[in-house]
Amino acid sequence: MPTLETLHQRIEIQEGNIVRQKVDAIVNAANERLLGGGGVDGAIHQAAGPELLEECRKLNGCPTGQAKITAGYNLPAKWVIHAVGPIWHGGRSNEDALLASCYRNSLVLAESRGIRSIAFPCISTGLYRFPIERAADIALNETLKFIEQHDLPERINFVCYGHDTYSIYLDAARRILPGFSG
Ligand code: AR6
Repeated sequence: MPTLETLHQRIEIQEGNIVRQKVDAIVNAANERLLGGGGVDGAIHQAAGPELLEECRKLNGCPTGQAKITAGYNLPAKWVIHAVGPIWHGGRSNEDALLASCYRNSLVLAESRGIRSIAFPCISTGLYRFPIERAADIALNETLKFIEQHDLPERINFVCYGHDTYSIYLDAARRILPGFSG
């Protein structure tokens, strides 16, 4: 069983732009069509270049709560894992479980490809309006559950776009991982 300290060392919370992350895989907060969009999805497609959309067209979409993988093309990351988060409808439409399943399925996919480092955005918390505090708890709890049982990915970065989101994630991490420092 890994110690709490080893688990802390595998998780990092950062403020920044996910497209610049030098990791093996970045996760995209996509929609079911997987054909691009606004927010982080738009930024990733713009930075990766048109070949990403070409590959995405061949995937035939992706159901909410699941994830599919493509190459990263012009991104520093070798892979993009496209996860489809739930649209927030007030919390009684299975949103929590669907968001948890996005994180779990992205990590399962990463592990199956031997991916050692992965960066997540705050899936569903923009256009899809999922409350950020609640989403941060789900992201961290689900990731912790996974890395307790699996050696890969070795490093998981949560990339927060803006200082408010960063503070919320840091508070959540200190609550969920006692002694977490950053
Ligand atoms: N790097 C990191 N985080 C970012 C970046 C970036 N470059 N840009 C935005 N964020 P959103 P959703 C944050 O709306 O809520 C798209 O149109 C943003 O501040 O990108 O899952 C898709 O095609 C927020 O915290 O994704 C779907 O249709 C988080 O990323 C829909 O939006 C997620 O915001 C998905 O909505």
